[in-house]
Amino acid sequence: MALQAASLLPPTISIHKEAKSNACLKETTLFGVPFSTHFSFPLHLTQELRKKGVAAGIVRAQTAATTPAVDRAAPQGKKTLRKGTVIITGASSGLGLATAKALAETGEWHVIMACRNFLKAEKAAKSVGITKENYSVMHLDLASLESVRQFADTFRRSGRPLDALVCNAAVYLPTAKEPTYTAEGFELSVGTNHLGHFLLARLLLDDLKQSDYPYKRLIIVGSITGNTNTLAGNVPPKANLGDLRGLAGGLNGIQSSAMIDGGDFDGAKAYKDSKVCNMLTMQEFHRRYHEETGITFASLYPGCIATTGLFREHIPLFRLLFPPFQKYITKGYVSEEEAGGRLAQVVSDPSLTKSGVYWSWNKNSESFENQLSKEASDAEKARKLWEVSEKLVGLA
Ligand code: NDP
Ligand code: PMR
Repeated sequence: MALQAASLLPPTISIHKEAKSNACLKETTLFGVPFSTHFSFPLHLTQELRKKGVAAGIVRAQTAATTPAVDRAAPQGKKTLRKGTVIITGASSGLGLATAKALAETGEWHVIMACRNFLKAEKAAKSVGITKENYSVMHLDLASLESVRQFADTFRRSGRPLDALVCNAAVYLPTAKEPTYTAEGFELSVGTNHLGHFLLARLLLDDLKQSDYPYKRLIIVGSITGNTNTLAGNVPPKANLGDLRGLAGGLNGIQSSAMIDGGDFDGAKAYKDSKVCNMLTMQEFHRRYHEETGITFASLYPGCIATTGLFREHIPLFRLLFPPFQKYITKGYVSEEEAGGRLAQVVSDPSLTKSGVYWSWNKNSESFENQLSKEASDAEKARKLWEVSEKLVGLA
């Protein structure tokens, strides 16, 4: 794994011809009819997000969305009299913390920081200057389904409405030789990043439905590395869910493999597989619930935030070289602050109501609907993933 980082492009990499030129547009396969629309955006939010480098209000669709993304837009410009409430998982560091800060400082959002380490989250909120009235910390350990259920109960008892849920937390275990497991015995990366979030989102769907906020959203953070229609997604090991036989077998390394596709354990692949699950889940939510509920379901690739805690398990040489590699070679690097502004935009920009979309940003930090890989947009696989996942988390 470390060698992949330090070495040159592995010979097995095949690059889509559309993805060769600009590093920031690596995921962009320019299909479909581009359109660009200018939306009005509340001035104060625009100013806040502009400070973070997000060109708010300009939304450019450069690719055809892979799912027919029905636009049941919430009424534009409808004024809300109350603060929105957003739950962000993994808000104690990196992207989640930066997003919490961006939303909290608009004064329009109360952020529930859903974190496994209460004290760390409190300290993190203070360290970035989030003021008391704009956040609360609630305990959530996504590696325990019991904890996910408790979190949903605690949240409900708080009496707050739910206007947006951001499934952001993740672990990445690229150097692990052997799999480790969640409380219920699922391989840790897929168990945390996918199954924990799947249960959380299913349990909180009713709360989102009941929200009277002018727009309500469920956002699941995806990534370029799960998309094999990109250069980054072709760096081995590549994501591949296969026929889901490992997942169907319980992902426990005993009766079944710890990998979704039933293969040998590979921590980096398990993370990328989990990101494919995140992107498939968002689309399956869209197909099942958008029409009925008006909830906007979305995913995104926020850019390469090479400095976050995600790489904490990687070898020191990787952590040293990865940020300059992304800054100067691929030019895919974004700061935590800029990435946080992007995710905050997906949560709060009144114009981003289109559901079923995987957002990305171009060089000028304008958002556009990106195209997912064949596997990450496979509707049949998404359906199967949904059904297997609901059995594993005890919903079916
Ligand atoms: P960080 O490691 O900084 O943040 C991950 C967060 O997840 C932390 O707050 C961590 O908590 C939390 N977390 C981990 N395990 C659990 C758990 N069991 N229960 C609850 N929370 C947990 O990484 P990033 O900010 O980079 O990652 C955020 C998201 O962005 C992820 O979904 C990742 O896949 C995605 N992403 C990141 C990219 C990047 O370049 N960094 C690129 C594309 C997508 P704690 O603080 O306690 O460890
Ligand atoms: Mg990648 C445009 C090229 C590009 C981009 C945007 C990323 C993003 N990466 C790119 C290219 C390359 N990477 C190339 C050419 C190589 C071979 C040298 C390479 C290697 C590499 C490694 C070893 N890259 C990595 C790793 C990781 O361990 C990271 C990973 O896959 O985590 C799952 C990673 C990443 N590269 C990215 C992004 C965003 C990551 C972090 C992954 C994520 O959060 O999904």
